Amino acid sequence: MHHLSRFGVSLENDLLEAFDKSIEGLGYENRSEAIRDLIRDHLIQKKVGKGGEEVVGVISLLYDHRTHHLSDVLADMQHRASVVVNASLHIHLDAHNCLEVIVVRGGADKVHEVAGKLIATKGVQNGKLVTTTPEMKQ
Ligand code: NI
Repeated sequence: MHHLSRFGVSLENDLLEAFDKSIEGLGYENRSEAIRDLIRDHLIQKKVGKGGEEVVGVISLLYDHRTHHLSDVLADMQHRASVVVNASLHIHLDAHNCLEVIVVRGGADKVHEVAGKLIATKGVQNGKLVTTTPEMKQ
């Protein structure tokens, strides 16, 4: 089992109040649990910044499907990608807007490169990449 360490943290009252408010309703039993999650996330983000580390990337793309050939261009880029595309999900949000969520796996640098290309594709209105790794369990 993991050995627990305790440490004291000093911070302004209003910062602590804002933090407590932000974690309300998220299912944490106490503040320590929420802080542990923040630290894990921080460590994952640091780790996934490294070049060759194997990471999982979740790429979201918002675009108007009327943009000429954009769906084809995005699909073509996924077929040619230098990472493994595990899944892609297309949601027709309304009459014109589409949300595409693509899950890829590969080296961190490649994942960032592929995501960057997809997000930068002309016609994509908003794109985000969230990276994670399965090696940070505890
Ligand atoms: Ni659509």
